[in-house]
Amino acid sequence: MKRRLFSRHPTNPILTPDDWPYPVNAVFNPAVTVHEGDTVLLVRVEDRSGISHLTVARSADGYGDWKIDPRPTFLADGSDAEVWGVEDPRITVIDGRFHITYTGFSAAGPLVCLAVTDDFREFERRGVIMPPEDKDAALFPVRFDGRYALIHRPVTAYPGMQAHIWLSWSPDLHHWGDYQVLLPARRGAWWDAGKVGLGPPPLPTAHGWLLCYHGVKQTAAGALYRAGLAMLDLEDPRRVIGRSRDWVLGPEAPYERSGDVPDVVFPTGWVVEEDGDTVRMYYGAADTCVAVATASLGELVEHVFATCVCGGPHTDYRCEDVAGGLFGPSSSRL
Ligand code: BMA
Repeated sequence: MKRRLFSRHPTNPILTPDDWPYPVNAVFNPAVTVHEGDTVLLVRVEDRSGISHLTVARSADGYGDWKIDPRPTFLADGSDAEVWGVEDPRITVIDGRFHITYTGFSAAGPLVCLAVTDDFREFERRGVIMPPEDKDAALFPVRFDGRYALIHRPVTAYPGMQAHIWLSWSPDLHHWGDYQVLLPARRGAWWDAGKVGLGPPPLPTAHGWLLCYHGVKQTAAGALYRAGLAMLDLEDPRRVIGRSRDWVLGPEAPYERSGDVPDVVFPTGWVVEEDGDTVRMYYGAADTCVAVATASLGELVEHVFATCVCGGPHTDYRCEDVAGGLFGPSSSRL
């Protein structure tokens, strides 16, 4: 059998509810960054009321010996936007500051909030940046012509409308506009038909912005959450220049196949090691625990172009269709 692109770490799952210093139900979907030489995970923790908060876990090597904050690090603020907790953060470093986009669970549904920190102790809340329903948001680490760019995943109640990945722009991280579909869900039997959402924040490479995203396939047994890759033009991230045909990580290990929500891998953060090639990707497994898998960045980039099905014989999806317009591609083709 061909070697997999991602290798699961032998000590997976690296964090479980049993590791927590206080009683919790589940620990999953962590944001990740590097702070003072440590790998820092901002982990979504679901307590035993069902409400989630975020807690920091630090490790020198990113695999073990985790130092977990003894109490919740970032709790819902009691506002209407976070009435049922905070979930699924992503971290992007902009101008040396950690920008955390996370889901606020409001009474009107999930929405996107922003908070900024320098030390993971004090957090500056910047409030709601995308109204409900919206989630799976992450910022780019750079500005394009002076503007910030955000990838996110709104959902509308319009009949038959799928949940696509969108791109939006802001001069100040507060006012947003120029919305467009960036990466549409595919259709029919595809692994990423129906619903897609960004995983970790976009990763700059010499060949473009590498994206890892989750795709959801509905089956008679429930939803299957898997992860695939896409590539955006480095200068103009509105242009999708590659998209993997197949998923690159799917639920296989026992801790991915069973848990609170079976058959879920949900990547939310990645770090490139000092060799410039080894990628450590962190993900929630079965909405219960945290796992990590490594890959070669060079191989991921090669894969996304080599398996891109744009214009190929077995697809109804073409990268070129995606650029521009409020709704991007013509929906009849997707
Ligand atoms: C998504 C999000 C994630 C969760 C996933 C699988 O919609 O809510 O938090 O991990 O479903 O249940």
